[in-house]
Amino acid sequence: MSTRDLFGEQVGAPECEALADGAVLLRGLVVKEAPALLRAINGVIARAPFRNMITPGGFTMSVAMTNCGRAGWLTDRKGYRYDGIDPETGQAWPELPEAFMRVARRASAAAGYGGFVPDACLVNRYEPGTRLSLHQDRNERDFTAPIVSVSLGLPAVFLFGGAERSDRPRRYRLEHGDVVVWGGPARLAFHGVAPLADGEHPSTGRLRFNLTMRKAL
Ligand SMILES: O=C(O)CCC(=O)C(=O)O
Repeated sequence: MSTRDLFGEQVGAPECEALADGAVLLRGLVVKEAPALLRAINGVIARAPFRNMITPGGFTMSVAMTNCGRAGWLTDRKGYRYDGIDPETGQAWPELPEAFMRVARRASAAAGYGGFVPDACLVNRYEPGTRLSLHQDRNERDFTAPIVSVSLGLPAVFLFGGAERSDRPRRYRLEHGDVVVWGGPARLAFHGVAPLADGEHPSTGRLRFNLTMRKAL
């Protein structure tokens, strides 16, 4: 069991909380790596800036997104999909930073999914009031690989449900440095993020960032 010191740093072994069969929350696992992860996000957005994508139904998503890796997750009027090219720049997405890969390896192994090598990372940026409605991550080709999801900055309420949209989701507070990993029987669980509460975080100000590392191709 771990605790956090006065500065939010994790003390002791990471605390591991089961969310469902196949899904765990690793509290504070990457607090120490957070500065390197935030620097790496800056490197990604210098080449693939955040944008608010359009859903197939024509709604603009409140969460700003970008990608890195061999493929990036996209939505537009044509649908949801992965593409190797960023439509905003016409270039390949930036490479997955080594700092992201290290965290993906460590978190997936801690969650019991050894050997996970992501090839894509969706980077989400939340401002106060933005939310991500309940959805499944199902545009990846291979559902045997888990999803590794890293929280940075302002805290959020993560909603984690079951395989059916109608399954009532449980609510979990995610803080800076927390990692959620879901795979196996939980791989297609519906999940989302409640509207972000306003606040100020020493590392990110009024923002929350989330990295979801996936095996897309
Ligand atoms: O921001 C989060 O914690 C979750 C992000 C998410 O659900 C997704 O990118 O599919």
